[in-house]
Amino acid sequence: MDTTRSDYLFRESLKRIPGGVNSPVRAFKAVGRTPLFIQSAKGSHITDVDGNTFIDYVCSWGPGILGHAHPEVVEAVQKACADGLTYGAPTEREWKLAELIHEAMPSVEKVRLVSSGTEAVMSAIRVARGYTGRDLIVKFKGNYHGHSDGLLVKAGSAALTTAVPDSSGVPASYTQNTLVALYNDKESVRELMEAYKGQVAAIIVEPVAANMGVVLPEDGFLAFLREITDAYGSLLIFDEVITGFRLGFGGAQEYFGVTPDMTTLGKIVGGGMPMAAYGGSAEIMDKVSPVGPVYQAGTLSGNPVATAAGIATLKILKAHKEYYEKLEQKARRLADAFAKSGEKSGRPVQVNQIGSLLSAFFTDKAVRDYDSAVGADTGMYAKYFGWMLDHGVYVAPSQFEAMFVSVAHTDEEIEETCQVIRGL
Ligand code: HOZ
Repeated sequence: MDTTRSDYLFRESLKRIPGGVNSPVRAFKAVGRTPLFIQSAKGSHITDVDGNTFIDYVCSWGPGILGHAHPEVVEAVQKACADGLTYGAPTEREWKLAELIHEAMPSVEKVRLVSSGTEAVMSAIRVARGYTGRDLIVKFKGNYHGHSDGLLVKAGSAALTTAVPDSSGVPASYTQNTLVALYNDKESVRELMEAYKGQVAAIIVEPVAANMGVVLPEDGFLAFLREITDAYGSLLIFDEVITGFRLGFGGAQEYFGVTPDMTTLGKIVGGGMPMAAYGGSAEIMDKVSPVGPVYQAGTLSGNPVATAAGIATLKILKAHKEYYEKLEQKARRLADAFAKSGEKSGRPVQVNQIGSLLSAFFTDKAVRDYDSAVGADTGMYAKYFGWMLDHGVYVAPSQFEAMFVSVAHTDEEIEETCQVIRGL
């Protein structure tokens, strides 16, 4: 018998939707609970169909940096909707958004708008191959770049918590051009670059890994990737789907002072609408059709409603760069609360935090790569998740995702959350 409306909706959805959800991590499988079905969200809060309201640190997995339903963003979307939902033809907003992206990330001289992070990365890889005339790609174990065939190799996110870590349905021949190095391990990169000299089109990296939980790049790691790609004539691609406009207006490339050749964006760039982007120097991007020979297209690419949401969001962030310092302070308070709860309970906990991204890992070992991330106690994570939820705080239902802090989280809500964490 269902006790809640969420239980009922989940049971019914299971009959029509695989796993009852449209993206695996939402099924709460990793934490052994029934997913909450959401009715609405506003600011820092999310409300389920049973009327329970939670302080939300999932923030739609990243887009919600301003909080839910920010009035200026909603107004921009409503106005855009009234003018038509899609034209399949260029609009002024696409150009305006491209200018804003370039302003934030000068390395993105030219940009293509697409509809999802997966599409952005898949397209960027194609351009990197077209530009260099090489086939191989180096990615990092535990980095997640969406679900395109060639990149579902040692991937993060839900690929870490489902029964099949690397998806079935991907022919071995589709991943034979993907080489896997170890995050924060320069030697593993050096070995691959030397062994496959002249064949690597690009190294793609999450500058801050956020799909095996949050794992920070060690000092000099990103600069090293810049140097080695230059030395071997390969491109460096920063997958900034999560870090873009989050670590700062200029993303991870600004934060760490390392300039990639290409950048992929998603989440915040769409202001909560399905939009993503990839870009780089004009020379590289001019390989894209119709200027160059690399084909990529999309009916909803640069959608007029999505660009309205993206522009409104980026304009607010651009006008309020002070938000980033405040976000960092809030996240640091949460990180301290985890450390305190560890001290008090004697339970080992490691907290990785940067800007408004953080993850708590229940382990006594520093988490610096895939192996240390998967070594954490996921059973304890499930208990922590349940504790938080039962005390009105909604965090990622998986160890291998990030906790996102938004501008909308007030100091009081952060304190309330800290108290829940300290009580763990
Ligand atoms: N790949 C996303 C998290 N890293 C999942 C998004 C979702 O389920 O909405």
